[in-house]
Amino acid sequence: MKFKEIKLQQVAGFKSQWPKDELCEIAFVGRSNVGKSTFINTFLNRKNLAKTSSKPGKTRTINFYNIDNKFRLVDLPGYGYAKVSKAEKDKWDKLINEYLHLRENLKEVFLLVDIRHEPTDLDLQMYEWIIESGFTGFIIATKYDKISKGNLQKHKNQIMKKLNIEDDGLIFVYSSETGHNIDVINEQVEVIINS
Ligand SMILES: Nc1nc2c(ncn2[C@@H]2O[C@H](COP(=O)(O)OP(=O)(O)OP(=O)(O)O)[C@@H](O)[C@H]2O)c(=O)[nH]1
Ligand SMILES: [Mg+2]
Repeated sequence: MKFKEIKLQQVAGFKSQWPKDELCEIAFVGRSNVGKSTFINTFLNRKNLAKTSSKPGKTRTINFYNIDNKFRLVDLPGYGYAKVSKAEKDKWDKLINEYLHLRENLKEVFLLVDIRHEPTDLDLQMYEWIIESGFTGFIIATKYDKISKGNLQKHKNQIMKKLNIEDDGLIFVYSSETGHNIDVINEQVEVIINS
C-alpha cells in the first residue's frame, strides 16, 4: 500500500478534541521511548512528522495522522516512565485509557516492545487488555538493529514467555534504522483497514 497525502489531523489533550468522523484508526501503544512515534515516521516514510526524542516522555497528547482520508494512525503517550510527576503520569494514563476504552473508530492496536528487554508487568497488563478486548494481539518488537541476529530467537522467546504468546506470527521484529519488516507490517495494515 502506498501513501499519498498524510497529515497530522488532530492533536488531542482531551476527548472532546478527537476527530468526529468515522474513519477507522490503528493505535500504537507501549512504554515511553519504545519507538512509537519513530515507527509512525518510518512507516509513513516521513522523517519528522511525529516528534521523537532519545528521552522518554516525548509524546504527551494523542496525535491523529490522517492517511489519504482512508484511515488514521494514532500515536499515544507512553506508559511506565518513572521520572515523571505522579500528576503528569496520571494525566497520560487517563488519556491512553480513555482512548482505548471509548474510541469506537479503533480497529486494531499494536503493542510495541523493545526487543532487547523483557516486557514489563505494565506491558503484560496492556497486552491482556488488548486480547480481552478482541483485538488480534500484534506485537512490534522495535530496535532489532540493537541486538545480534544470532540472539533473535532468545529475545523473541523472552517476549512470548512474558506475554503468554503462543503464535510467533503475531510478532513483527522491526527496526526503524534498517526498515526490517516494514513491508510485512504495511501489508498487515492494509489487511486491517480493508477488513
Ligand atoms: N536504534 C534504534 N533506535 C530506535 C528505534 N526506534 C526508535 N528508536 C529511538 O528510540 C528513541 C525513542 O523513540 P520515540 O519514537 O520518541 O519513542 P516513543 O515510544 O514515541 O516515546 P514516548 O513518546 O516518550 O512515549 C529515539 O531516540 C529513537 O530514535 C529502532 O528501531 N532502532
Ligand atoms: Mg512518542
